Amino acid sequence: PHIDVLAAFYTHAEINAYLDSLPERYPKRAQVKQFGWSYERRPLKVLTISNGDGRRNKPVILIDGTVHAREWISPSMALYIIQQLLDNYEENQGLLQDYDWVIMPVVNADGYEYTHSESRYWRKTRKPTTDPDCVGTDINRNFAHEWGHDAGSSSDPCEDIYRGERPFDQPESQVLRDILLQYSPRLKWYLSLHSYGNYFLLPWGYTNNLPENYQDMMDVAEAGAFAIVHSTNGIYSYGSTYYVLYPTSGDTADYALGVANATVAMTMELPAGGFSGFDPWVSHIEGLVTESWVGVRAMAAEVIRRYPS
Ligand code: 0X9
Ligand code: ZN
Repeated sequence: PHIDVLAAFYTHAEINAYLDSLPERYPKRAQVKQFGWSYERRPLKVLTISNGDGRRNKPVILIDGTVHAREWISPSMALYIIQQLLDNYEENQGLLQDYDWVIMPVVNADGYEYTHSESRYWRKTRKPTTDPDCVGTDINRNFAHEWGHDAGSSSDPCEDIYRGERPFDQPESQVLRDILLQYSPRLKWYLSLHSYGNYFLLPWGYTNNLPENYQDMMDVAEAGAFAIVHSTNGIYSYGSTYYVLYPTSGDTADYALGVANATVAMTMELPAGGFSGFDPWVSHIEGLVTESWVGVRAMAAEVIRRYPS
């Protein structure tokens, strides 16, 4: 089934059904792979998009969304990117000439479902913890790179930044880890879509030291921020998470850079909307995703230019 990204927010089941329909419509260019299951046994799926020329092992841009359940603009943005690359191919083929794209719209499937059915502002997974009164772990504190620092994560299962008992004790984290490691040799840009706040956040989250390629990552972020300010006057801040926002430990971007060898690793905090920032109205979707696409497209072009295959 085709879905109109601008007309509604979709459930995990609807998004999966849509992903599953794409290889039939684009047999040469779209492929769906299931990497595993969530704790509640929802299938976790990834879409790979190419230009269909049959060339293998091109460098990869890897994008995920919905690590945090309540950040609903992030799956919408992932779907919008998919539609730009597939349905609007004429205009965007330069982004697929020498690069493949790998997109996982929903990492935290159980939490996302829970925000539809029970509790709109849920953030974490839905796996029980050591505390019978508190459910869920923050996937973005559960990764095995400098996991467990108290500045940037919590050992308390009742906190929203609970890191889990061990790195990768969440099946959803394992799945994203496996995807990152599978594409690791080709991984030029890892982009994790979150909301909200208008930030391009770079590693490291766990330390105030800067990674060795920090300036290169800043140049990519700057390309995105400039493109957005020129198109809509939208203002993005960019820099190390630790300085620009707050310390984080065990998050996906640090793992992508530190372990999976991404050339550029980044968290994009999409713009706010709605009452809380996490719940934009449906009527906001179009403005939010079209502005954000200007930034993603500019950063992708910059990555492709700097790191040709
Ligand atoms: O705290 C988080 O996990 C992210 N912010 S959110 O409001 N979406 O929860 C920021 C993580 C940034 N970390 C790195 N880029 N390393
Ligand atoms: Zn988030």
